[in-house]
Amino acid sequence: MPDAQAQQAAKLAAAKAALRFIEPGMVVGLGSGSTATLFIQLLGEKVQQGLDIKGIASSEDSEVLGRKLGIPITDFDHHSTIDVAVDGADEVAPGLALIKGGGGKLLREKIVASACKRFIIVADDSKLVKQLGAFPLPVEVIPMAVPLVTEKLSDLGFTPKIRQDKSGNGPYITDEGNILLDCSSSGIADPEVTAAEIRSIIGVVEHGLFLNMAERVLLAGADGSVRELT
Ligand code: ABF
Repeated sequence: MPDAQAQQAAKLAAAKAALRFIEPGMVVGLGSGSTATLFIQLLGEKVQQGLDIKGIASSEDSEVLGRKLGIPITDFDHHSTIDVAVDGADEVAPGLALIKGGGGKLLREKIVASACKRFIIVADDSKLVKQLGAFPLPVEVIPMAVPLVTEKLSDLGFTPKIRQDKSGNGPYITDEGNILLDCSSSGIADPEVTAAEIRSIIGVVEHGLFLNMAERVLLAGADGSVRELT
């Protein structure tokens, strides 16, 4: 991806392409991150033109944006299934294995993804990789367990780093009040094995490996072309 402007154009093209999966009457999962935000903005325009859908958000930021745009927001108390969720990703590897969570919202993103019939990823083609792991894997951890989990992740070959808040006044705190460890590695050769190993560590709430969840990835190039990976 040549430059920021081209990347923005690609993100917009991917977001636009996702609209074709949305039909009246649907419950739509509202993802997080910059590309998903573009999708929410486009969806808001359709709602303002009369599209009848409801949204369940994968972050407080996405919920605030949805409400601002007039998207009726609902929740799992009222709808236990989402028809289509549209979300971004940090890395896309073969088999639609994803790393997500760079934006700090992985837990609710995965909850939304787990409740939807169709999970659609929108991304610019800079996210496409042969193997996951160049992007540090985010792991959400119960605060009191951070030292213990850090040691266990190090034993697995990761280099965990506590994510700091943008203000620089301390650790970033997730929507659910947890800490994020960004785990660098030399690459994740077997994501399924790694996901199981991480999930088995007591104190880990969730991790950013999204495996066997995405139905398709709408991958946009700088020229605005969009190809679908399934
Ligand atoms: C979100 O999208 C996060 O999981 C991820 O960090 C983010 C990255 O995508 P973008 O480049 O669109 O911000 O879903």
